[in-house]
Order: sequence, then C-alpha cells, then structure tokens
Amino acid sequence: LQQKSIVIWFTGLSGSGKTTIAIGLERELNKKRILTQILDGDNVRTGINNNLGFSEEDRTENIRRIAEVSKLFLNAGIVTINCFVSPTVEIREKAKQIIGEEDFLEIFVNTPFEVCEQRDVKGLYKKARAGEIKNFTGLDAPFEAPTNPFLDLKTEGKTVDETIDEVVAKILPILSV
Ligand code: GGZ
Repeated sequence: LQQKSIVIWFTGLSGSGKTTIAIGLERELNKKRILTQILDGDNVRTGINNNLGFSEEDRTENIRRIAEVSKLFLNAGIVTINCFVSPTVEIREKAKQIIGEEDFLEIFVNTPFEVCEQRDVKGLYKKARAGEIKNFTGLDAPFEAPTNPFLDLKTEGKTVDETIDEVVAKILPILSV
C-alpha cells in the first residue's frame, strides 16, 4: 500500500461544523493524492441506514454499521472521514473497538450548544424547541463530550479555514506526508 490508512471520526452536536470541516480536510488530502471517503448522515442515513431513527438503540446500530463500513475502507487503504453526532462515550468506544484503536482518530468539533442553536443552519433546533423533533441531541437526548480526543477543535471565533488548517496540521504527520 502506498498510503497508511486511518479513520478520522468527527463527533459533535448537530450544526457544530463536522461536515463542513470534513469537506475541507478531504480537499487538502486529495491534493496530496490521498484517497478519501466521507461518511455522514447525507450518504448513510438515506442509504444503508435508512431504516434507523434517533432512539438510543437506533443510534447505536447506526454507528455500529458505520464503523464496520469504515473498517472495509480502511482495509482498502482509503482514509475515511466520518461525521456523526455519535453522542455518547459508549457509542464512540464501540466504534473504536470495531475499527481498531490504532487506526481511530477522534476529533471533537467543540462548538457550544448555544452557538449551534444560534446558527441553526437546517432549522432543526427551532423544530426541536417546538417539540416537532423528539430525542434531539443536546435538548432531550444526551451529548457527552469526549474526555481524551485526538483533537479538541474549538470553532467559536475562528473561521472555517482556520479550523480546517488546524485539523490538516494534525493529520498530515500521521499519514507521513
Ligand atoms: C440529533 C438529528 C435528530 C435528532 C435529525 N438528534 O445537523 P445535521 O442534522 O445534519 O446532523 C444531525 C443528524 C444526526 O445524525 P447522526 O447519524 O450523526 O446521529 S447519531 O450519530 O446520533 O446516530 C441532524 C439530524 O441528523 N437529526 N434528528 N433527534 N440529530
């Protein structure tokens, strides 16, 4: 294999910036000829996981399948960039066990709840406040911050490009490029 493969696992609240940062990271890795695959709600919850909702049980199964798929990409030498709320320590621990500790890099997209709610890019916080969405992470479903992430990425007061640069600077040495 020409490249060392890893799984980069972004965790954080809805609207914290996971997918935006992942797309920027992918662009920079692709410039270095590193193959990547982004997995997020848009390509997973509409497809392979389209029978799952947001109960604790369904989130656990969501993350289990994603971790298994990530392992396949890992074996193929592709850097997988995962963007999932993955709200609990237990859920992320399970993902890490499936993927393998040495190949799992956890990045906490650390955007405060208030900031995510303020942005409300998709209008989901408003709906959740109105009771139209149940089990919404941070409101009536838990979010446990990672205790010892590979990177604790604070986004408040930074530009998107600044946060992407921060991630790229931490990841490139791992891939030894
Ligand atoms: C949290 C929800 C919910 C509830 C729909 N709670 O900002 P988004 O829209 O694109 O990211 C959220 C996404 C979360 O799906 P995940 O697969 O990442 O969740 S988990 O890891 O917990 O399984 C949000 C949208 O789906 N969404 N309902 N109740 N986020």
